[in-house]
Amino acid sequence: MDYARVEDARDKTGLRLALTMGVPGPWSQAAKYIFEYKNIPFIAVGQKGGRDNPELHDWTGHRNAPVAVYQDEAPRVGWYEIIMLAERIAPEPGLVPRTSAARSEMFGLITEIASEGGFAWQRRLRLIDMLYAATDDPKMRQTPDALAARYGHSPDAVDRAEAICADILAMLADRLTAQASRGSEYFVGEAFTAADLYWACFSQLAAPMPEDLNPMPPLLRTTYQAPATLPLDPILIAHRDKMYERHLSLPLDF
Ligand SMILES: N[C@@H](CCC(=O)N[C@@H](CS)C(=O)NCC(=O)O)C(=O)O
Repeated sequence: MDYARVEDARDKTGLRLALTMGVPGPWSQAAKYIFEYKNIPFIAVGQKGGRDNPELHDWTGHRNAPVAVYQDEAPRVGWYEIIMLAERIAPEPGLVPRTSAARSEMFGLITEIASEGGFAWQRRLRLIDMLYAATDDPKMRQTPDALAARYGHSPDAVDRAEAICADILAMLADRLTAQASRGSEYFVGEAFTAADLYWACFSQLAAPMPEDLNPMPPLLRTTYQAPATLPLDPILIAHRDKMYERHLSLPLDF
């Protein structure tokens, strides 16, 4: 992925999308695929994970990623507002169901996967722990220090995290199993939606795809890989492999 610098992108028109560079950060990956899927052009702007990103902060008020800035509108950072921006710019192909019942199911699923306190949030607490365990060098600990301060890391929170992840993964697997019994391979209804896209990206935080498809740094790969104690129903991995194969580009680009 070619990244523009903030100073070269901030005065441009159209969509500018700040993404974490060099790692498959699932929130950034999902935002990127949302716009790619809809063929919405954007300028990718580089965010450095775990750093202060003063230029990005000066421009958008945020230090992390993703941040979507469309024309002169306010920056959007949450997954919900990023999906809705994409739906407005390019309603087709749609990623949000038409009925309120299906929409509430879909947004509920993504909440469990990607919102504060959800699956990825909990996995990240464990990941921060592993980054700390990897080194005593204060310089190397700057990244986990920054992530710990941003994302609510504490020994108690880490202790609770695995059970929350297990519960959410079981719910997602049950959902896919129920859908399969109705003849659907997708999380909601019979078609690809943002829930399928988000799970595909966020599944990397439990079972990263092999090196040729997801060429991520080796230490980070170890931290993304779920421990054997976290049960991962094969239906979850079969689903994400299908979604990438049918709807998303590979290899991952970050
Ligand atoms: N704002 C996003 C979550 C963003 C987020 O958690 N970003 C992380 C993961 S990609 C990040 O930028 N981490 C590196 C950092 O904080 O510098 C949302 O609520 O949907």
